[in-house]
Order: sequence, then structure tokens, then C-alpha cells
Amino acid sequence: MRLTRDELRALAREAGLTLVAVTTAEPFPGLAELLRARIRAGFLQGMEWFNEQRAEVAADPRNLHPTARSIISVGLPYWLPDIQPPDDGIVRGRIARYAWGLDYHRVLRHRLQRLHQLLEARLGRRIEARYLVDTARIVDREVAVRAGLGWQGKNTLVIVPHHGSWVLLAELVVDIDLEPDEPLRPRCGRCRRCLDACPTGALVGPYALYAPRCISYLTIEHRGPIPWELRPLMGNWVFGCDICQEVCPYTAAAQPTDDDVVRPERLEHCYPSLEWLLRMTEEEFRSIYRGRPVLRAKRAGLARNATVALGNVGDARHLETLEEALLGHDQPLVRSHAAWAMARIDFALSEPVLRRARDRETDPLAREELERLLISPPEPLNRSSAVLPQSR
Ligand code: B12
Ligand code: SF4
Ligand code: SF4
Repeated sequence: MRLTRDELRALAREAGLTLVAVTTAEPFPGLAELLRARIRAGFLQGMEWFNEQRAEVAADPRNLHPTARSIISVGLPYWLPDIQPPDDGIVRGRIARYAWGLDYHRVLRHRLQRLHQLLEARLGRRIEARYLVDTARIVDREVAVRAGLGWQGKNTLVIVPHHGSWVLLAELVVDIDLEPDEPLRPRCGRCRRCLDACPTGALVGPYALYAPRCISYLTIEHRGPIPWELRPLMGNWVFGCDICQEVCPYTAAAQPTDDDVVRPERLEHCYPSLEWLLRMTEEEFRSIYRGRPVLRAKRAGLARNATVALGNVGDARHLETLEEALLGHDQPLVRSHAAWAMARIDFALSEPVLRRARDRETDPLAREELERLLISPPEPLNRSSAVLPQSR
């Protein structure tokens, strides 16, 4: 017995999956070569797990699941009308929308499990299945595009009708034949808004993202010091970046979702105070971001990002908090970034403190950064050119 498209959609809806499309488990022609070329050109530099071996595996779903016949591509839409932070004078950072809610890995895995059970019950047989959510060695967007769940935009994201790119992707790989859906027609046309809007120039061309320059990579994946030349371009993003999505006309027209799992429960989940991020304890970090994607950046990463954002906001009222971090934060990475932010806000005023910090700094890398700052301080902040996507 073969399941019809409508029957599959009904089961998926019952499992909490409103976006679903099917493709075969055939290999993806040319994908291994494309990924290899991108890896060799340094596009994925810094993410050592994204290696050539992964590229080989990703090119053929049967490498992951030898009995695979079909792939059910699913999407979790996550656009919500904007949440207005209170007008309380607190300067806040921005967290990318995909991370406002609960950890989508868990949510999607659970729903895929449910769909698997429903399929088995409907077909009356055991189905060998695999749940792939983001971290698996498969290119989620390649699957979604071939299945016609959406089409690929020049910002490299998959754009889904009625939801834009505000959709997280996952797959259920199964050993049954399902009727594949048709791919959709790409609709970017001559538009290049995302390419022009990317503040760091990470979108080096249509469909080509150079990750080491991407704010999303820098704020989430990157563990060490952020290159000086990129810091002024990062605005107040402290976890991820949504600029190349916000400017997209198809994404701007997204319908809101009523799925509670993507909803933030407190302001710290979407617009955290930058000063609070700097002072936050490990316990606060763990309890506030438990079960949410933000945990991935770790406390040190978030605090590092907050110092850069404070440097970009450029308000001398924050010098005191930054000085506190420079002299007292337990993470050398945060101390050195706090120094940069102070020098950027007002070098002349900060120089004596920076010298004092340099003299007592015990971490060699942080000390090196302080030496460098004292010899060649960053460009003073030109408030008219500061990149602050919406002041929060
Ligand atoms: C590594 C990774 C990153 C890296 C690198 C991103 C990248 N573009 O590769 C970093 C950390 C920068 C990142 C950032 C983000 N990510 Co990410 N990331 C991934 C991950 C784990 C792998 C992606 C991958 O394989 N990259 C390899 C490169 C080579 O692939 P690519 O750029 O997509 O290349 C494709 C196109 O360029 C296309 N192509 C090449 N040439 C041409 C030519 C033409 C004409 C056409 C049509 C296409 C085309 O073919 C390639 C293969 O499909 C996936 C999850 C997964 N397992 O797939 C999530 C994933 C792509 N990320 C996701 C999200 C949400 C984000 C962010 C929006 C998060 C944020 N708000 O901060 C940003 C968006 C940045 C951007 N513009 O892409 C979602 C995307 C959902 C969607 N609707 O598309 C995914 C699918 C996670 C998920 N499971 O939902 N991410
Ligand atoms: S996520 Fe931000 S930095 Fe990365 S490509 Fe998009 S606009 Fe550029
Ligand atoms: S902004 Fe324009 S070019 Fe970029 S993905 Fe959207 S439609 Fe395509």
C-alpha cells in the first residue's frame, strides 16, 4: 500500500509538522565536489567538523542509512511579530530569531519520532527510519530544495512559500517508497538585497557564503578572538544574525506562527541587556538559557559578543561596566574584548586603565591584545557610520 501525498500531510500535521515535502534517497549529483571546493577555498574555515569526509557522506543519503528509499523533508516555521523591549533605557543586544524559542533539535526530533510511529501504525509494518536534525552529515537545504519544500535564495537560505526563510529544517529518512514532490522555481530574479545588506561582506556572491566573515559564525561557532576589522561591523548582534533574511521581500512577507515552542519566555531570550550579559554568572547563564540554542555560544562567548556590541553602541556610560570586566572577568577572552570596546568608545579616557590592566594581565593572549591596543588603538567610533541594525 502506498501512502498518498494528502495522507502523509495529514499524518505530519498530527505529529506537529505543518511543512512537509518528499524526495527520493538518490545521491545529490555534484554536491560532494561543490562542498569540497568550498572547504578548500576556506568558506567553512573554523568549523573543523565540516571536512571533506563529511562532504562525501552528505552527497549520498544511503551513506547514512543504507536501506533509505525516501526522505521526508520537514520545516518548523518560526516567525513571530516583533517583541518590543520596554523603553527603560537599558541597552540591549539582539539574538537571532531562530534561537528565541526552545532548542529546535529536540522539538523536531520528537515530532519526527511521532511521525515515524504514525507512519508505522498507518502502513501496518515496521519502517526503518532515521531522524536527521541539523547536526547530521546531510545538507538539509539540498534535501529541502529537491523535495520542493522551498527554493534556495541568493543568501543561501531555503525560502518556503508563505514563511520566507524563517523555517528550520530536518528530515525523516525512511525505507519506503513515497511519491516525490516537484522542486519549486527559484524566484530571486535580479534582486540582490541580501548581498548588499550583509554588513561584513560574508555573502561574497549569490549562493556563496564565506562563513569566517559571517556574524552568525563569529557570534555562535567561533571560540577565539574576533578579528578586529570585523568587530565594528557586527552591530549589537550577540547570537546569530538575521539581516540577510530581514531584507528579503519573500521573508518579510512571512505569516506568523502560533507554535508555542518558538516563543521566547523572557526578554533575555531575544533582547538581553548587554551589561547583564557581561556580569552574568555561570548559574544564571545555565538557568536562563537551559534547553535553548543560545547555550551553544557558552557564557564566555556571549559575554565576548556583548563587549563588542557595547563598543559599537559607543556610549561612554558603559565604560564603568567594561572596566569592571576588563579588570575582573574570569575569562581572558572577555577581558581582552572589553579592552577593545573601551578603546573604541574613548581611547584617551580609557588609556590609563588599559595600561593598568596590561600590567596585571596574566594571560599571554589577553596581554598581547592589550599591548597591541595601546600601540594602535581601533578607529574612534564615528557615530554616524556605526552599524546598528535597529537600536534596541
Ligand atoms: C554550517 C552551517 C552554518 C554556517 C555556514 C552557513 C553556510 N551557508 O554554509 C554558519 C555558522 C555561518 C551558519 C549560519 C546560519 N545558519 Co546555518 N547551518 C549550517 C549547517 C550545519 C550546514 C550548512 C552547509 O552544509 N553548508 C555548506 C555550504 C557549502 O552550503 P551552502 O552555502 O548552503 O551551499 C549551497 C548553496 O550555495 C547551493 N549553491 C551553490 N551554488 C549555487 C548556484 C545556484 C544557481 C543555486 C540555485 C544554488 C547554489 O548549493 C549548496 C548546497 O546546497 C546547516 C544544517 C545542515 N546540516 O545542513 C545549518 C543551516 C543551513 N543553518 C540554518 C540557519 C537558520 C542559519 C542562520 C539563519 C542562523 C542565524 N540567524 O544566525 C545563519 C544564516 C547565514 C546564511 N546566510 O546562510 C538553517 C537554514 C534554514 C533555511 N531555511 O535555509 C540550517 C539548515 C539549520 C536547520 N537545520 O534548519 N550556518
Ligand atoms: S547572517 Fe548576517 S553576516 Fe551572515 S551572511 Fe547573513 S547578513 Fe551577512
Ligand atoms: S533578498 Fe532578494 S536575492 Fe536575497 S534571497 Fe531574497 S529575493 Fe533572493
